[in-house]
Amino acid sequence: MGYDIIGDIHGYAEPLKALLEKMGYERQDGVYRHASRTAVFVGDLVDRGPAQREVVDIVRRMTDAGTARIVMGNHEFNAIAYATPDGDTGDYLRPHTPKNQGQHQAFLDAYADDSAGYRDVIDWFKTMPLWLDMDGLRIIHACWDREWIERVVAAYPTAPYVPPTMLEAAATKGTWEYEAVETLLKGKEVALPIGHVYYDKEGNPREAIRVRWWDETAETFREAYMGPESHRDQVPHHDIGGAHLVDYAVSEPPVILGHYWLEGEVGPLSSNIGCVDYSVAKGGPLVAYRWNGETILSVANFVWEGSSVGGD
Ligand SMILES: [Mn+2]
Repeated sequence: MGYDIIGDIHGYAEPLKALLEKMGYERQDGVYRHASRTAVFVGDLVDRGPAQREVVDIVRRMTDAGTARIVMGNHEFNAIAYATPDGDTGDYLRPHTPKNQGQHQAFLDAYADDSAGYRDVIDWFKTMPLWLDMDGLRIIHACWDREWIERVVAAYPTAPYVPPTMLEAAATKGTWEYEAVETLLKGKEVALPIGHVYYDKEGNPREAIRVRWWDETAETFREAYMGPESHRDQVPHHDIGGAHLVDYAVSEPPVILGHYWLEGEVGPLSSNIGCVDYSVAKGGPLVAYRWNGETILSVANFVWEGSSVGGD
């Protein structure tokens, strides 16, 4: 049994269909299926792109039929929190601020005249696990942080599925569940040296940066920084001392991620860590990794639809 792990789609149905067909999936009775392989989606099906419902429908038909599996992305988590009232405050778990609404507008528009369909798709998002730990292969949206995973497992018997109590806690800043979901679905952050500030895309000052948690070659904060390239020169050259690293031994099963909006040449991040998000919503390719049981990831097993450095 092989798995084809497919990157963040963000509402772009055309590259999804083309990539499935390139990998030998055929649409039968409305469901894409492969004679001998299973697709795995890394989450972030929605927000941004022009075909929100079509992407959801394609992927959901596959997971319902057992021709695909999926893990939750931060965009699905946010969509659930956006749709869920906060029992304590009467607001929503993710407040409907202009910023939060703006990030979610394409999805909201797609379901604007179909409240039953909206509730139904949110209910489906709630069935997505935070990670998949399969025989010899692991899948998570952003960061396989064993300590957070173990804490979630110890506290929530339904793990890796998110019960309502955990959803509420994870939507509340200051809880450990918030930190856990931030790390697992959005990636590890490291506090900057005291006195240093980083301004994000919205111009908000931040005292921490997201990091290349797999990159043992990064020696400084600037080298370990993960985010828009145009902001990298804000990040100091101070020695990071390995604070960005998440312990993931080379002897552990390969883990495949999405989330990171990578650019440039497609290939593994390390011998057993790979990422299949190459920024389809910014004109990059939709990427998949075709896993056949290997313990060391191979650049030859990446496939993609759309333009990429290195050719197609
Ligand atoms: Mn993401």
